[in-house]
Amino acid sequence: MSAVLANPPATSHEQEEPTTIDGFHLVIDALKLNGIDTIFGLPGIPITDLTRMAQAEGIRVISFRHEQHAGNAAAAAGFLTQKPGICLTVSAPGFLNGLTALANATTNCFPMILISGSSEREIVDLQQGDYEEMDQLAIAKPLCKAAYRVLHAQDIGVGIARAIRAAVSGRPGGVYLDLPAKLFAQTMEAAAGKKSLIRVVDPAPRQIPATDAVRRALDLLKTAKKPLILLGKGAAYAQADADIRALVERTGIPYLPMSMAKGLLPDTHAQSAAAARSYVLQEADVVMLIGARLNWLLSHGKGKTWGGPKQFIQIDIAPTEIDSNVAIAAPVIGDIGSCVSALLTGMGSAWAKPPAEWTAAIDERKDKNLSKMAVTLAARPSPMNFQSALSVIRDAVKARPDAIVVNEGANTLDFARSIVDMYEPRKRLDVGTWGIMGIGMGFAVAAAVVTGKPVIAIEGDSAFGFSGMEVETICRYNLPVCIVVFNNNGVYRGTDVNASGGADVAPTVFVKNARYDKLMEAFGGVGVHATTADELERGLAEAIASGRPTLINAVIDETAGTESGRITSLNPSAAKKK
Ligand code: ADP
Ligand code: TPW
Repeated sequence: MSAVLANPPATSHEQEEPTTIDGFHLVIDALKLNGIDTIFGLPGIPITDLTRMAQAEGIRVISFRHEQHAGNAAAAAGFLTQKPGICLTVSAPGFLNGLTALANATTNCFPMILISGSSEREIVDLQQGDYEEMDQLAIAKPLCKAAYRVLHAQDIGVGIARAIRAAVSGRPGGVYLDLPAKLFAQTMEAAAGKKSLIRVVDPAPRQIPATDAVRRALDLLKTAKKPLILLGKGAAYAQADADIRALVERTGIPYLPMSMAKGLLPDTHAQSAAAARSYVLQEADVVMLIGARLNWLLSHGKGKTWGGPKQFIQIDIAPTEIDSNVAIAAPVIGDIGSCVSALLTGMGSAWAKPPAEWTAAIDERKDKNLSKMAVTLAARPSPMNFQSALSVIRDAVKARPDAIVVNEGANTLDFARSIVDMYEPRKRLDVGTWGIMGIGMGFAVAAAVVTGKPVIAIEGDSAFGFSGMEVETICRYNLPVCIVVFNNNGVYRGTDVNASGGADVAPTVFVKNARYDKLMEAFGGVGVHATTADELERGLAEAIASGRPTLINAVIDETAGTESGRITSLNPSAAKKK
């Protein structure tokens, strides 16, 4: 039974159904009716009671220390589950804190709904200075996929249904839902209230590709001498894991995973061309993109990275993505599950594998690069460098392939992406399309809450600082999260100097030899100070075995990092030198 406003019973003996229901409970019931079982948020006026009542009604409420991290958690939950992650905030400042995560979710095509309480319309619209006054709907609109406001209790069901549909249908993204304070206290007749709620039927309808589009793609693929498949995080999101693997294996085409598509097929798969990435991008003649955009992460599909001329097949749910950077010869528009299944059917049983010269040339380069990497990974320098510390984590993930890896930083990100192999789909969460710092603890909390699996957060020391206070949240909910801070005393590295010779340290430098492990200890978690690969290995093994919140302060050579990791060339001063 849904909780409703307590009206005095009509008779003293009989327990009657309450006759009215308020806005708080309509919101909660509408979410529950649609299978939403978790809210990530931060309480305050006007939504404090909503968090309490939601918890009382059986929704798990994960309360954060800053809304941006609650928002990031909602986004990651959306990516992992295909259900919109819910972030709940107070008005103006709380809303703004959550907005970064909403915009980031939209950019990454992750479904989430930011629900913010807001001030009264009458006062906001006349700009009369309400408590935390802000025209939130107008501000959210350009930063998300859709934005709605509900003014009347009887429209709550429609508002939540529209928000859910907008978040998960077509290209997924972030939705803003504005709920003014007055709405929560509104009441309506209970039976009518219940009837006004909507259980969304088929929220993300399949989108079947046209048969001629599938045929065109297969015809082009057949002509390829050097075909390549590129898997993006859209392919990971789609949860069409078995068919994607079948497509790769039945075609025999080498593939490259984008960072969050790692593990869709195990990184150790014979057809993975990741260790020969530059070579295959340069040489391929036909490239099939599955849920990956030709944005900056793929050098916009042109220029030196891509070498000679090539033709593209692109599988995507968003028709306007096609031709965004270069001409696409064979677009296939639909949901990835339906598209990949149609391709498999269309291929028939007699599909010729790619020419052996192509796959042999890739294997040769792979072997060379992997042997070189094995030597680097085996080294045990003191202090640790990025590679020696990451080789420990690589082994830990190999032993626990169900663990989720969260990863941010510059060098810490770039090295981890290539060193730490993933074995299962949707086990890697990272800085995504924007290369944003600050996703770390929000993503880690969501991964632990949604999956119950161990989480290893591989964090640059600067990156960790953006969300570091959420270690309290991790301890409060006793989540199986092990954070490894790659502590090299600064942003990128710790050795920059102030060019003026003044007393301030350089803008990229932090307090030397900081003990991030103590931060975890402050809240009752386990802190480990690791100066060697052995200490790191022991700390990580214990954290994964115990499931206790752990922070390992991994001391990394402060000279080891490169400015901006592998994207140094994007710095304006580098462009000037070109
Ligand atoms: P990556 O960063 O891994 O290269 P992107 O985020 O650039 O990946 O691209 C993801 C693409 O996947 C987007 O263009 C999005 O429209 C698409 N997409 C997301 N979900 C689906 C789906 N279920 N079916 C088809 N395309 C999808
Ligand atoms: C929201 C700019 C990119 S990478 C980075 C910053 C500040 C931190 C790099 O140092 P870290 O890693 O984490 O110590 P490492 O391994 O190189 O030592 N603000 C936002 N997003 C981004 N991307 C930045 C700033 C940036």
